[in-house]
Amino acid sequence: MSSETGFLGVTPPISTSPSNEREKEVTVTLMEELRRQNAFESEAEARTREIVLGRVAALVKKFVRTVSLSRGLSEAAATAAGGKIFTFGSYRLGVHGPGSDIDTLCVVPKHVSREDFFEVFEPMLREAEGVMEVSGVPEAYVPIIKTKISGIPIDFLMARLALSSIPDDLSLQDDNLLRNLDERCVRSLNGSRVTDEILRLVPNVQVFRDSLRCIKLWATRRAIYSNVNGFLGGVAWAMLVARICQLYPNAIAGAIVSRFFIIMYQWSWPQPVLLKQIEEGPLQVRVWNPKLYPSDRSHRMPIITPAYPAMCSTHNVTASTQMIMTEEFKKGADIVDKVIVGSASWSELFEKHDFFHKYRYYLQVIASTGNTELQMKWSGTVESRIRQLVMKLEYVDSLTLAHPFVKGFDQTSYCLSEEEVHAVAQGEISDAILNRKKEDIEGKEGASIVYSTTFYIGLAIEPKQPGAVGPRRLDISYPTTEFTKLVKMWENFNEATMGIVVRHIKSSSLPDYVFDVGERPARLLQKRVK
Ligand code: 3AT
Ligand code: MN
Ligand code: MN
Repeated sequence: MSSETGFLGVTPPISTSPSNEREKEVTVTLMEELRRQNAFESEAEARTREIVLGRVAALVKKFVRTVSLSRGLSEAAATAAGGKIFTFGSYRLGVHGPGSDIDTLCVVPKHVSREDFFEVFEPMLREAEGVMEVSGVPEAYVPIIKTKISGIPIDFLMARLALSSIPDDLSLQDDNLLRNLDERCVRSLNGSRVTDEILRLVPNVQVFRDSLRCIKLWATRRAIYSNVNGFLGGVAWAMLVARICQLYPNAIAGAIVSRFFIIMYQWSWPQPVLLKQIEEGPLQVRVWNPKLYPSDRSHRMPIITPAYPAMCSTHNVTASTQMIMTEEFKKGADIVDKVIVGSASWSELFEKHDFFHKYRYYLQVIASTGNTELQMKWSGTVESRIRQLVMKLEYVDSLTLAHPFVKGFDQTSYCLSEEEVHAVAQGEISDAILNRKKEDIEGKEGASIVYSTTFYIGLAIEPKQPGAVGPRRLDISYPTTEFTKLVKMWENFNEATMGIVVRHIKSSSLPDYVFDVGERPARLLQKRVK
């Protein structure tokens, strides 16, 4: 709590009243529903996580000691060099589910380098008890080692501080720690500093956790949980919920969730969501500032991280994704109103999205290659550019909305000829190809495997003007051509080995794999059978 103001946040609370009896009742039923929806891990898994974290903390100390000794430090100095882990992400926030990873930052003293992290720590990990699948990506924007220990996935980042030792009670709160650091270290520290700051800025951590768990499940089910596609990622959802907690410091989870929907629905964007005032700091880096920077002015739903340097976590939001989220806030508010008066149950809030039922026309964006590893990179590149296509589509006159779906669909096709390879890349996968297995092409001449990932964009078309003559025309050739050009500008693009196709289809031509069993509308089933 700020000692000057007596409240947390950039404005006084809206209400400091405690929750009423009804809000307590619905909080109980909300927690029951979250358990029913399998949002919590088992006690056994929770214990495994703690054991794994203990082992990881010891391993990081051993790593620092080993490197210290190799640099000529004495036994005593090498032990005193320390080394500490900080968790961040959903585990640190206390909202992780079964199977979530543990995002872990290793903080090391100045004589331990990033090379040591990949050349000494990574091999130590491979040797450690219970460790499976170690893969380091030293060249990433935020360098990372991904691993699995005793079944728990762990992401390791590292930051080297300008200190000769890292004591066990080190805190990362002080902005001056960022002075004279490598940019990759500043970026690696950021996740942990933001998470810790969010936890410091909420009035009641348990209420925040319970409420955020609900909002995360809701956003996942409604297919609006995804930063790359222009919706919000985990950190942004956490900050929104934290802001509502600040506005109602004595409310419990059921009440927070109900205020969340109504306040977010009515929010006057682009007024930013802030958990505290933006501060300047010791580095020569940009702090989010729409008055100064036009690119910051273009953020439609700015949600600003509370740790220096303040950044906008919602850079990818477009006019379409903003409209979609606003509509979902409204629907959420209506359902929660009903829950409070007792005419609906919480399960309605967590109902699956209807993306593949909602539109008459869809765009398919198909990325393909002949190699699994290349396919991961290529489809990732295409996915990260889809918002550019969405923004271009938003300029098309008769389109009111271009709705990107939050995930791509991967397929492996076993082809017997060049014609089949070409057809698959175009999204034309015949039943013969669909049903073919690996064995069916083995040893056959001209056979090859095609890996494809298909992304979907739903198109909402303006209703025809009354009295207009002739068919309504929808010309999307310009945005799609521009988009294809754009993705082909990727530095590793190769025309001979990578495919990119954009095409539009009617809803009746959606493939079965986008639907759950029994979900495809009967009317469409009939058409297919014919
Ligand atoms: P899960 O419960 O793990 O699904 P989470 O919120 O922990 O939810 P992640 O583990 O994917 O989600 O991410 C945790 C944080 O790590 C969020 C973000 O600050 C950072 N992060 C995630 N992906 C990347 C990335 N590709 N590069 C850099 N930082 C990332
Ligand atoms: Mn995580
Ligand atoms: Mn992670």
